[in-house]
Amino acid sequence: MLLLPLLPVLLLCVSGISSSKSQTCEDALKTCSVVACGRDGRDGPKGEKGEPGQGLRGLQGPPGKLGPPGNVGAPGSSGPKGQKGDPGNNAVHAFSMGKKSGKKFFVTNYETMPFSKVKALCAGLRGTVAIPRNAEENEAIREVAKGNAFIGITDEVTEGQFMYVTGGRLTYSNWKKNEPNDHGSGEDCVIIVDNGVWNDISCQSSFIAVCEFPA
Ligand code: MAN
Ligand code: CA
Ligand code: CA
Repeated sequence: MLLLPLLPVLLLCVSGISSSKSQTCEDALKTCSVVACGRDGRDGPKGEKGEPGQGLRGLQGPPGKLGPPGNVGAPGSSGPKGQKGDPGNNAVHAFSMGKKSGKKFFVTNYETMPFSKVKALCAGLRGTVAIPRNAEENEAIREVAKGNAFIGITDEVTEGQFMYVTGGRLTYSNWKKNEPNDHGSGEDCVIIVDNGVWNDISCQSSFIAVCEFPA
């Protein structure tokens, strides 16, 4: 019963541990009233990252690879308006050819070609394919062409519905008897024949190109 007050006191001097450890444990016994001597504990938590070392820095590496190209930028603003061009020699030439003001001017070089080429040729000259809109214009085109010439009329959009290539339904026609007949595999273009009457014909066939220029 005399030992009871000593029970809370834990004295553990474990043999087999290094002598220095036993020594400090024994030393503690001499000086401390309470000493606990046990086995090594578990590893403590990881310490904080240390300061960078004092060694020499390495040399700078070579530059990295070229990055991917950037996106295409927005279009720039439009430039200033150009100066008005001079009237050119066309007006002078048309005048010398007898063009009268207020009257359309029909021109040909007598070259024959498919209809698509006639359209391109006239467009390149800032004109359109000749269109007879009345008997007077029909006669003027006939006189200029002196042969079978395409006129700017087709039923390429809707079969049987002839339209001006510049737009709109016909307001004047001069069809030959029994024409248009959309003969064979189809005929969607129109020629003015030598006596001035019209026949629908293949757009791929070649006929005289006649262009018109505004009044
Ligand atoms: C005949 C007629 C015309 C047709 C031509 C094609 O002259 O049938 O309608 O356009 O042949 O060559
Ligand atoms: Ca047709
Ligand atoms: Ca025909």
